[in-house]
Amino acid sequence: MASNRTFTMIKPDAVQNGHIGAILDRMNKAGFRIVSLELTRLSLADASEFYAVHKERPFFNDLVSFMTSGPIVAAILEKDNAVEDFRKLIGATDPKKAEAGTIRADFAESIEANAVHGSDSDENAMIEGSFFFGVRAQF
Ligand code: FUP
Repeated sequence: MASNRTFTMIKPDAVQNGHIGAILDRMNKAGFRIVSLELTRLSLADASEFYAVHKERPFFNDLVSFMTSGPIVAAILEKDNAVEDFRKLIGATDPKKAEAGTIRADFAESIEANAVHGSDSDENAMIEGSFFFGVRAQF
């Protein structure tokens, strides 16, 4: 996957609250093209692997349990400067600290149920996109 791509998930809170369409619309209006898209549900093993970097953190078990609590939407998005621009579009991890007009400010419930994921580097975008979509991530 090229460095003009990022990986996102619409998390279980936002799916449950009926925000899939509104959030995808925000992404499109901000100039991101959807390259791959799938509604799916993470297994415990998937969520533990995806968040393995946080496995020693006190919130890890709650995070894995939240991320497996319902369906998510996984997507690969394309735009110039995708990773950085997408992090700006979604806002800070804690919605209370997220700038007005960002996706997390408008849709997230809490630091855990924070509506969306966005890769934090080109390397992680490639790892995360491949984790979900495998070779299909090349399209
Ligand atoms: P982000 O890159 O903004 O998604 O944030 P992090 O990589 O720091 O955290 C990953 C996920 O862990 C967050 F989306 C939500 C969860 N988290 C908590 O539940 N509690 C915390 O104190 C920090 C993060």
